[in-house]
Amino acid sequence: MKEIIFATNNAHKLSEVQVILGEGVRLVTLRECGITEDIPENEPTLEGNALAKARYVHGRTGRDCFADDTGLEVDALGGAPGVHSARYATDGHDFAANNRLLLRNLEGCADRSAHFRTVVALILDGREYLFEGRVDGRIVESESGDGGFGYDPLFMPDGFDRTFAQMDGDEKNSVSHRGRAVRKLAGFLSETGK
Ligand code: ITT
Repeated sequence: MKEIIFATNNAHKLSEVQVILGEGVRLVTLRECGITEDIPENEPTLEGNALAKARYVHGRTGRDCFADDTGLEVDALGGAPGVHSARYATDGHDFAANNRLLLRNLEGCADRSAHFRTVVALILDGREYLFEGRVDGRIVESESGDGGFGYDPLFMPDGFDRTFAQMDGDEKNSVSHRGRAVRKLAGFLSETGK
């Protein structure tokens, strides 16, 4: 079975991506590689951060690996929180505080359009590749649902009347930013026989 390191500390991402890649690929965690420290994410773009995470892990292990960086980009907020999505309200990954701040910043705002964008950076046999996925939708007025993570209770993808947090994992993966990016990654890995 193919093994590849997924450079993430986010357990929700890990399970979403494992389902998409299926049983033929085993995702190796950072902990299994002995990487327990926070990986720096100081680049100004999703592409930069995804590459920085993958390069860090490749530098430490020399093994094939990939990382994903994701941002929620809200039109009325000029693309914020964007690359700062994890640390929008506080320095930590406080999903509830981030959601409260997002709702506060959109109070009274008619334009609720937004999209999630994921960039996956893969390092395979020392070469770098990028894959992108995007889903358009809108920010609802209050949180709905308890599935998923992060901004999922506030994001309703176009064509649906439920938020990501009201969907099961398969349904979210079928339309989500990460689902789209990771299916491109999966297609590439199977084309290259990796
Ligand atoms: P790693 O860097 O360890 O992978 P992270 O949680 O920091 O984990 P990102 O920097 O890619 O991941 O994501 C930034 C934030 O965007 C994340 O903390 C969530 O708040 C939000 N986010 C990412 N993917 C999401 C999704 O599928 N649904 C809802 N919110 C998401």
